[in-house]
Amino acid sequence: MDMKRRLNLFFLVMILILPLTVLAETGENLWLRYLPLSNQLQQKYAEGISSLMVAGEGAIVKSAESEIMMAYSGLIGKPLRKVTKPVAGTLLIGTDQHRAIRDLNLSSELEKCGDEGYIMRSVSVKGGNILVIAANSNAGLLYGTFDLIRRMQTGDDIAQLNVVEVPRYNLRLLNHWDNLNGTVERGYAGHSIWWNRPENETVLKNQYVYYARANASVGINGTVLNNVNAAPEALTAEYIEKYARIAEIMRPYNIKVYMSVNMASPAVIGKLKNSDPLNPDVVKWWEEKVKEIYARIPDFGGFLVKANSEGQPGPHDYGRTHVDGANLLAKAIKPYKGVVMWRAFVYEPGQEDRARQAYNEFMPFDGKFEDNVIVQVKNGPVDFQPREPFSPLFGAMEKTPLMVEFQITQEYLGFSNHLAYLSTMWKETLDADTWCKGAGSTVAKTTDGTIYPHKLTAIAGVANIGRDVNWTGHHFAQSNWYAYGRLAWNHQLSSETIANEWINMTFTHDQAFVKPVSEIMMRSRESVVNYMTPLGLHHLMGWSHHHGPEPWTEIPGARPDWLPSYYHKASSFGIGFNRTTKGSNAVEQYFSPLKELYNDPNTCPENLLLWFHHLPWDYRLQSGKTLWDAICYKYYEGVEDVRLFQKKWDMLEGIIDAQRFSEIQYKMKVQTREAIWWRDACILYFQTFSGKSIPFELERPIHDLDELKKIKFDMTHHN
Ligand code: GCW
Repeated sequence: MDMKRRLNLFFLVMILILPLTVLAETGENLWLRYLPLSNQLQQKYAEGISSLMVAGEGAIVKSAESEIMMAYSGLIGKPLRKVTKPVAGTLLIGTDQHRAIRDLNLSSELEKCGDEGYIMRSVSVKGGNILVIAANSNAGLLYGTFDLIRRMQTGDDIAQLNVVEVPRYNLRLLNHWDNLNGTVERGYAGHSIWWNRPENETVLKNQYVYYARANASVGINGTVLNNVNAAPEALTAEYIEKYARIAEIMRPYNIKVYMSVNMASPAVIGKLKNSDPLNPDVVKWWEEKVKEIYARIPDFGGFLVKANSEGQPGPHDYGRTHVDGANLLAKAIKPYKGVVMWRAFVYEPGQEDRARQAYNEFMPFDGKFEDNVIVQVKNGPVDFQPREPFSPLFGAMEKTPLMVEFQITQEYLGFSNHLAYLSTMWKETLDADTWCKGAGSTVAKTTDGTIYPHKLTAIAGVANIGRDVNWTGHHFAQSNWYAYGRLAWNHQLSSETIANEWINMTFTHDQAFVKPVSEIMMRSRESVVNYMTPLGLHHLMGWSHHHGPEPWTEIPGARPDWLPSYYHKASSFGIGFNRTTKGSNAVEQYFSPLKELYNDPNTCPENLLLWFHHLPWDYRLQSGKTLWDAICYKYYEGVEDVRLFQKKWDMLEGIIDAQRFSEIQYKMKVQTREAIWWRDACILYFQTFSGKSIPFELERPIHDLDELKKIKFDMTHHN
């Protein structure tokens, strides 16, 4: 090839490749991209902050310092100069132990900040202002620094700040359902980032530091590294060592590690005769184990336990109680200030309504647990469905601290294929009024120390993180990790505020993008509810994969409470689960006036109607529609929503990088296809009971019921 042709070819290749590289983003940087801001913002921020003084020492302060240096140079385009005396334009970060902060007389305000809160304030000095981030601890400084960075990333004004921030919950945790063999239970973003990793230490360390920064940026301060369906081996010396290595990387970001433990461990790995919580040998075994852990991980957070639930071993195996089991661990770990999170996710097949079981099993133990035990309760009484009422344990258990467990991973909301922004769902629970102490006794207030003044307050979210390049499979699933952290810090934030922050940081400030995308996000969870389980329906999915619709499932020999027909109870008469006083009476577990409200179909919120009532197909809703018609309209509405999301998204091409744009576009196609699958399956199946036709103005289903029943869902494409 002659020179000229070679050159031509070179330019041709460059022309083709350049835009791709410039415009490609993998999503691996999450919301911490730190790309240059607009000239205008750069100028504004550079005027406000031109130097840095750090009055503090230790690894956590170092993290804060390196983060602001990195963010500043990325966002503003020049390095942040370090100074040893504050002058106009200095960002001063420090604790009250240091003179530079003490001189500012902030101590009465710092008293409000507790262990992890902070103050951020502009203070005038000769020639201008300084911006101060002050806290009682290094952790507070780290969170304050990330707050400032977020304000710059989202284009906020930082000229006259006067902020006091205190987290609502003390422990803000992620729960990884990661198995030691590297698989992730209900994980849809690849294998575990923690276990069974072939990569070398440096690669892993880089990834873990990124993980720690992302969590610290939203205030998460603890992480459980292994599945609640726990392998006893987690407690062997080999795994304690692995835990210790990860803890070392997390520590500079104020993140503690916690472990899920298997209650049969003393017998399985300790070779004891049994694991009976009252057996003195068992007591001793746990004490020694705890000692071994703390020798390697002095700030180890504590244990998470799933006992006597879904086949996991526990105290019932020896005729003992949850209290016996939890207190055994609590006493062993108390000298080291560790905690025990004991899960209330329990149910047994039988005559009793599954939704009543956790309450029945745990209420008698109120006040019987050691003070370092907190009972971890899923947001709803059944199991992370797209919509459930809040668990009646909230507000009811007074003397024992409770923590909410949310599911960030989308087990029942379309895996990592569906765009479902879950903040609105979590807010629905947190803001729900339990009425335990009259109006305004929200779930949030019953768990954050406001109504019941427990010192131990916490919240947990089941992580959606895996080895995928973008961490969460769907780019929008990152917003759920982000939103969970923000709500754990402050449950009063609105879902819209959080969505807007995330979009601005993750994609662009361009309102032509931010506005429609925020609208899509805000609507998205309700759309999923509508095309999967509208009007209070629940548990209609395939019994093993939990993804697609299988409302027809009948499996001989399988536990009846695992099958959809147990929950929808469709018959030629009607549909829904009767949990009223004339049915299972699950309503009695709620406080007045909720129980009366739920008990009457005329006052029961329509979006929970079939959760609490079994109603005839001709039952008239407030809108005047019959129940059958209303079900049809809801399913169709869900599908129409996601079609609209697709259209809106298609119009945004060119505003953001091509890679993420098209990856999301593809996922939206999958979502629409699956929404139609759900709609057709549920409507055609329920129609075999109702015998009624689909309202005339709605389009006809595109599937045939027999064909739908034959679909064998293949999990391998979804892990
Ligand atoms: O939602 C169900 C899941 C199980 C899970 C269980 C639990 C970890 O289907 O996979 O097991 O809940 O929360 O314990």
